[in-house]
Amino acid sequence: MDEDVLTTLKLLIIGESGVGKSSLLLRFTDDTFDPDQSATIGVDFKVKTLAIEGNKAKLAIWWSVIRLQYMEGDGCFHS
Ligand SMILES: Nc1nc2c(ncn2[C@@H]2O[C@H](COP(=O)(O)OP(=O)(O)OP(=O)(O)O)[C@@H](O)[C@H]2O)c(=O)[nH]1
Ligand SMILES: [Mg+2]
Repeated sequence: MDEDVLTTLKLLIIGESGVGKSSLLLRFTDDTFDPDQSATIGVDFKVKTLAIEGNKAKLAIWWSVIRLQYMEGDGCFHS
């Protein structure tokens, strides 16, 4: 199957916690919804193969949370 794939596209989804990123991705890749979905720790990852105009494209999707406390003022990433 992999040898038919024309290209691999990479997509990164970033957003605040609880906005529904995991649910949106689960619906897109598996067409399911889990109401008890737990918060994503770090980064999650899924692959979906799409057929676009007869060509197969592999879509690699990562998603992650922006934790604002790390980006503000005296956050641990600042020295
Ligand atoms: N009613 C409704 N609730 C939704 C929808 N999408 C997500 N939710 C709910 O919103 C909450 C958060 O959804 P998640 O998909 O876990 O959100 P997230 O952005 O992945 O959150 P983190 O993993 O913490 O970053 C969950 O309780 C879901 O059940 C939607 O379309 N409608
Ligand atoms: Mg999530």
